[in-house]
Amino acid sequence: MTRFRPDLRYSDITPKEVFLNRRSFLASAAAAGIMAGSQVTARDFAGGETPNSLEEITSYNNFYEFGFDKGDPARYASALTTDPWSIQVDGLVDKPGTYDISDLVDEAEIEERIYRFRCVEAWSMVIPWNGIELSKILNKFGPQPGAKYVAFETLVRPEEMRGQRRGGNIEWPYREGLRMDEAMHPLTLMGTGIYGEPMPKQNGAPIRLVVPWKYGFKSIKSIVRISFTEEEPPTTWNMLQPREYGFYANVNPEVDHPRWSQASERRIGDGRFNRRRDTLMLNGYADQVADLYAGMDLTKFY
Ligand SMILES: Nc1nc2c(c(=O)[nH]1)N[C@H]1C(S)=C(S)[C@@H](COP(=O)(O)O)O[C@H]1N2
Ligand SMILES: [Mo]
Repeated sequence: MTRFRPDLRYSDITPKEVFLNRRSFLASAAAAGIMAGSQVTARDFAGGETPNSLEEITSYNNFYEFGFDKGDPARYASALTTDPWSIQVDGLVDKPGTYDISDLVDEAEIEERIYRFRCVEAWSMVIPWNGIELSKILNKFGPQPGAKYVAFETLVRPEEMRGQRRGGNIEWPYREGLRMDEAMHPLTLMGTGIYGEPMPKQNGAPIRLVVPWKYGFKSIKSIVRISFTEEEPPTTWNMLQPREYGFYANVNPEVDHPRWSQASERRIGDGRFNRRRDTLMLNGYADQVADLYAGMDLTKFY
């Protein structure tokens, strides 16, 4: 079902400097014994497109807890304490409780996957994530049959998150959610890193969602709570402006945002050529995920 090129190495797809940096990182990581069991191979789910550089991925971000400017997360996220980190699990599960992140992230299960990433604002990147299939983590909690949705929350810590100290109309915590079958889909990742390094703080350390066929706002960062629910949970952007941001938020070039077209996108790093590329249905993952929406009219806004 899922198509990928197995055993593609970063050296095959990564600009040389980045690969060399990564190699020296791996050497020091191996020396420190922190990468035991993880693979050095990446699986490409981005059609062979060149990944953005670590510099691009970590300097142009949306993480409103640290401010609204694209540079604010890189400037201010260093204030976030990510160790210790625990996640509250509640709702319709057999094993609710508070889990330390080390109970949820088994280093041996971490994979490297290159995905396209498309923000609703019509910019995009290609990102080599490290992570664990979300289903593997959710299954540890024993979801009950009545659980139809999973809701996620980011932490609220205004002392460290300067965007939470300012006004603005977001009601913290940042919230997101998925239908259970979307959450359990093998493409849905709990991201733990980028380019083999632990998740940078501006990208949602220590753990964040990655749902490659949905607009970026669904991929909630710095998760501290996971709830299993029967009803569709409230989600941040949908609460703010339901006519502009749906709960499903599937990437769809045929459904424009009320204020701009979604037919094309600007790839970060392409700026100097000032060109746009066509946005792909379901961000290029239609073969894998269109079945999830069999009963839904994809020309409609959801
Ligand atoms: N907690 C939290 N998660 C968030 C956001 C946010 O503001 N707060 N922004 C979202 C949006 S709009 C996008 S496009 C992506 C950006 O991820 P990146 O900065 O790693 O590229 O994170 C998403 N997750
Ligand atoms: Mo976004």
